[in-house]
This record gives sequence, structure tokens and C-alpha cells, in this order.
Amino acid sequence: MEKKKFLEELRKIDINGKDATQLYNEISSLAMKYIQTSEKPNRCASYLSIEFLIGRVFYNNLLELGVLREVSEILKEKGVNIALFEEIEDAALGNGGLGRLAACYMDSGAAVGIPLYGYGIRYKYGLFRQKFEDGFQKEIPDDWQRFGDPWSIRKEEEKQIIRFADMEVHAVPYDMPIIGKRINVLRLYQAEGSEEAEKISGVLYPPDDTEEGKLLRIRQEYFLSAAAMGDIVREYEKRHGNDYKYFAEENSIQLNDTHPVFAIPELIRVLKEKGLSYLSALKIAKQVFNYTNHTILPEALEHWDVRLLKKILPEISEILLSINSSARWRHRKEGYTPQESAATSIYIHSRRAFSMANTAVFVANKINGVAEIHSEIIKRNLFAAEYAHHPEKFENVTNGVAQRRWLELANPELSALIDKQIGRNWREHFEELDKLNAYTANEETLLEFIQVKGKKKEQLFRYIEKTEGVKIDGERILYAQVKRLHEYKRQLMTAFALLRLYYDLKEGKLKDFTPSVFLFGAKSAPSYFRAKGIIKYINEIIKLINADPETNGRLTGVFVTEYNVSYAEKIVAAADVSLQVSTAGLEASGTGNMKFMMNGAVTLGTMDGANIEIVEKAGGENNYIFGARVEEIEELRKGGYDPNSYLKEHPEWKKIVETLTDGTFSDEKMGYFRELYDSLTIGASWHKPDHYFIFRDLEEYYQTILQSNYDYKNRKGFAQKQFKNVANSFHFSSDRSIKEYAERIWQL
Ligand code: 26Q
Repeated sequence: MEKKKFLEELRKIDINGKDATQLYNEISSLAMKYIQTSEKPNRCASYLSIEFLIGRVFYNNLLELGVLREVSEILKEKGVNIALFEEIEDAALGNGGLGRLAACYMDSGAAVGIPLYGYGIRYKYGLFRQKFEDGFQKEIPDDWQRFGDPWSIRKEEEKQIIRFADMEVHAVPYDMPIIGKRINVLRLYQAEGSEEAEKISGVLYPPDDTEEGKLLRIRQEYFLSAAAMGDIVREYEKRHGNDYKYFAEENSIQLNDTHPVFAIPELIRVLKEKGLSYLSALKIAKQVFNYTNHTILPEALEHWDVRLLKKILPEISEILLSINSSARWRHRKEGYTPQESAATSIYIHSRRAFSMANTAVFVANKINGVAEIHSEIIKRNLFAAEYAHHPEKFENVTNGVAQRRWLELANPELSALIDKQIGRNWREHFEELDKLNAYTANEETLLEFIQVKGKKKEQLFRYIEKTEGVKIDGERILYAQVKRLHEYKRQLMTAFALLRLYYDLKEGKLKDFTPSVFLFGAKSAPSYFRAKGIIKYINEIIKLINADPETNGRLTGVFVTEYNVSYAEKIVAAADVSLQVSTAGLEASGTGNMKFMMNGAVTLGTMDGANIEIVEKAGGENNYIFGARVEEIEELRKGGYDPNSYLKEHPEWKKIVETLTDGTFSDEKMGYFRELYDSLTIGASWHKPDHYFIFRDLEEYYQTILQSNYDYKNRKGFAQKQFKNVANSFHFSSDRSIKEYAERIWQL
């Protein structure tokens, strides 16, 4: 980029009478004029994902272009604070970890110079925006394009036609440059051509409880898969015409979970259309595709009805049946037992449906989990049959996060402190962070660190005061649990612990309690009844606590509204304690945990997902681990777990849990709280009572919170734990992850 010219032109911009949106578009468009995407080499990797949770692009792009500081200064001269652009809302084309991971990987691919090309959907409406009304979550459509979309370029001439049995749809690419050592492209497709067509890129995760909803989901997944495959094949043909023998050599395609798995039968379909035999096409597919699993929860494993597929994608359905036959033939040849055959079956007779995970597992060259423990669990349980015959197909690539967004941008104050000790190289070479270990016992460094934390907390508290109307003052220890709302993440367990703190404080049982803030941030899927009940319950508890003058100043709860990437940037920088308390075995990795660690929060959590690696790197003495390990949970699941007898023996917790039904709190007769109570004590929706083992871990959780709270009294000692986490977070950079993908999976 010609930095100087850009800045010169920026100086000439007239700001008079322009609002934030206008200026945002003008400056962004100006920057875009200077951005030239890198040449695409013959061999590259494509990353297919139904979500890309990019968040705010403006600051990140200026940062990557190396002009953020200068732009800020020039605007200042004109009387504009660059923070003005915080008014521009995030593009939330994703809903959680998997989507944010895709965004961090795009960032890292460009940063380390790997040719990595993203393919996704340009949803008109991203993840809903959240409001609370009386503590109930309300959803508002996310019309992110009302601010314009200056960082994308519509590529009319590269549009394609996607064919369903009953309709044709135009897939129009919008290219977003991803800036780093290389400039890669994230290509998001918009569906056009008719009102029906437009629905396909209408919203992220449309409800799929009706047949119509399911068909729309299938259309979305196929739309993404077919557009991406069409693009990749067309690029290839520019070089080799109709000779496909180099296709596998030049392409590696990563399937981000099963949502883009239709890319497999689609590639086979296209290659057959070009004249290849089914078997040659399958052979190519087996070389180019790789599959990342992100969850073992049975309800999140996709199965598509053969009847629905036949209706709108008959050819794809036929090809899936062929792949199923190929798999059966191969499994017989390789001696899979009947049980193993059943477990790996692509077409599942009893359900009249295709298992998208098994399709991916059979075809993929490499299959990976997203943290060590998760990769072990998929080898041992979910994909054990395949692992028994093809251990060479399995890899682990522990997730990572982009330190440029999650440390440099989110926490310039801590970044400056790091720069002072070890220089500026860590932005591209995060392993250099290790050098901070020389300063973890340095008094002056720790005092500066404490100051930085204090400042970030102060900034966050003022922001919370403005946006949530909750006033927080004085020195506080900040506990944060921010992530999607799901029962397995156990926000409900934190709610119980928080309520217990409140009662114990009131009864004078907690001497020397360091004033604390418990911060929650989470969106619930609109149709997830129980998750919505948990949100309301937490909000009720917070209302009770914050209104009580007796505990005021010592305990505050806050549930931030509209938790998103930009809010996360503020929270991870400020938190002292990162709450990561999922039932062991169920959080595949977590990436929030890494963002907190990098910013110097200790992890208070279970031995699950990447928490295990965090503790391994930063030391058990610098984190707070509690609760049942995976092995114990697996034992408990086999039988012998009785939540009711636990409650009988622990009246202090029984009293807390019964606030769900004894009238302490009101859900306005909506039945949320009663249903939650039943789910814990009787069981519901095919689950046993307390399916996520809250009562197994609750008391230990509470004691661990108290321990951390007590340790914080020694502020310097606690700061040392926190700073050790920063110093040892280099493993969790997505630069490291993406290099592992490039070397071990894509062979780039
Ligand atoms: C499946 C079927 C039907 C409808 C929806 C879905 C569905 C949609 C989204 C299933 C799963 C997802 C998203 C999963 C996800 O975000 N998983 C998270 O991935 C992160 C990145 O690897 C991990 O860090 C988290 O542990 C994991 O929960």
C-alpha cells in the first residue's frame, strides 16, 4: 500500500456536515483504493464456513495496513475522535466460536503469508441483536448493511448459477480483502434472482423446526458449497483446461464443521459433468477435502432426510448414496465389524437420512479436533470406528486467536507494556511473548500491569454505566463469563454460585470478601427455551443483588446486552478471572478462554477443551481448576449419579436451587423456571436429571471462587499469576494454528 499517498488524500477529506456513517464509508473506500489483493498461487487452501464472525472491520484493517495511528492523528487534527466509528455496528455473520475462529484464521493466514481463501454467505441479516425486556431476551433483526459495506467489492462478472430441482439462483460474490503479509480474500456469496432466491442468503440459521425451514437450511448449505466449488474449479480450468490431474495437487479444502459438506458430492457432480468417472472424481475428493469437527453434542450433528434432499437436490442425493456404497464396499474390504460399519454409515436406514459427519469422515484426507482433549475424545468415541482403521487420518490442531485483534487492538495499554519489555515483534512472532517470563517476578512490571488492568476495568465500567445503566465504582475483582448461552456451558451453575455469595454475604459468613463484579454476556438461540429461562433467571438474581444496599459495593452483577465481538474486546481486556466452567468433555476447545488469558486473566474452570492446555502452559498454580474430570463424568454417565440425593444432603444448595420455584423470583408465569427446575431434578427432553452435572461441581466451584477472591487480596501475588498467563499465551495465537494446518493438513 502506498501509505503516504493514502494519508495525503485522507488529509484532504472534508469532514464538515458528515456523520459517522458517511465518514466511515469515505475513509474506508479511500483505503480500499490502495489495497491490492495478492496474486493467487497455483496451490492454495480454501476455507469453507457457514459463519464468519468478523466483527468490526474498520480499526482492524487500518491496523493491518499499518496506518491506524496516523489516521487517528489526522482525524484528531480535524476534530474527530476515531472512537466515533464505534457507532458502526459489527457485521455479525456468525454466532459464536466456530464463526469467530474462521475470522481469526483468515486474519492469521494473511498475517503469516499463507494463501488462504475464505468462502461464506453474505447474509442480509446476521445474528440478531439482543435486547432485554424485563430481563427476557428479545431479538431484533440485524440490518448490518444499513451502514454500508465499504470493505467489500461486488464481483458481478464472477457470478454463478446454482441449480436446485425447483429453482435457479444467482450466487454473486462480494470480496473482502484480508490484510497481512499477503492480501487474501474472503468471498461471501449473496443469493439473487427472485424473492425465493434471496431468502437463501437472508438470515443466519433460519429456524429449522418445519419442513420449509429444513429445506431452506439445505439450500443455504448447498448454495455455499456449490458456489465455492464452482469458483475453485473455474480458477483451476483457467490454468489446466479440462485436464483435472493436477486438481488435488493444487487444492486443499477445509470444511469448517459439517455445514459445507455438500461440497463433497458437489465436486464429484461437477467433475462427472466434465467427463470424469465417479470413481476418479471420488479419488480427487478424497485428496482435497479435510474436515474439522467442532462439537460432539449429538443434537448438533447434522443429518439430512433423503426425502428432502431428493426433492430439491436429486443428483446430490444420488451421489451421496453412491458415496455410501463406496464406503460400505471399502469398509467390508478393510474388515470393519458390523458395529463399526453401522457407526460409520453415511446413509442411516433407520432415520432415512444422511449423516453429514460420516460423509466427511469417510472422504476427508484429514480429520481434526480443535483441542488436544477434544481430538482424543473424537478418536475414542464419536469417530472411534474410523480411527481404529485409519489412525493416520486424525490430527489435532488446537484453536488459536489473532493476537492483533485480541491483544494489540483490544488492549493497547497492555501492548505498550509488552513492547517496553520485549519490543514490538510479537505482533507477527507471538512466540516472542515467552520472553515476558523474565519479568513475571519483576516488581515494577507487576505494578504497571496492575495499573493497566485497573485502567481497562475503569474503561469497561464506564462503558457499562453508559450502555447498561449499572454503576460500578471502586477497586473490584472482575469475574466474567461471556459466550453463547448453552446448558453445557453452565451459566446456570454460575448463577447458583452468585446467589450463594449474596446470601452468605448477607448472613455475614464471608469475612474479608474482595468487592466483586460478576459479568455475563450471552445470546440464546431464539427457540432455545431453557437457555432463555437461564437468561431471565440470571437477570432476576442480578436485580435482587444490585438493589440491596446491604451488599452494595461488595457484590454487583451485570448481564451485558448485545454481547458481540466489539463488546468482547472490551471485556477480555478488563477481566481478572475468566470463567470457563463447561461440563468436562463438552466444550470442544473454547477460544474466549485464550483471549482472556492473553490479556492477563486467570482461568477459573474445569479441565475441559483448551483450558487443559492453558493450565499446562501457564501452570496450575496460576489458574483455578475444579470439578469432575472427563473420566469421572463418563463414569457418572454410566449410572449412579443422583442429583436429588445431593440436594437432600446439601440444604444450603437446595435452598438456592429452590429459588427457581419458591416464588423468590418471577418468570411472569411463563413456565421457564419450573422447567429449569424439572430439568435438574426430574429430567426432561430425553435427558436425565441434571444432564450437565451441575451438582457434581457446584460446591467445588463455589469454594474455588472464594479462593480466588481471597487470593486477590494479595494484589501483587495475584497480578503475578495473571502476568504469567500473558507470558505463556504464545501457544494460543491463531498464527500457530494456521501454520499447523498449512504444514500438517494442507501441505502448503
Ligand atoms: C447444527 C445442526 C442444526 C443447527 C445448527 C447446528 C450448529 C450450528 C452451529 C451446530 C454447531 C454450531 C456451532 C458450533 C460452535 O461454534 N462450536 C464451537 O467451536 C469453537 C471453535 O472451534 C470451539 O472453540 C467451541 O468449543 C465450540 O463449541
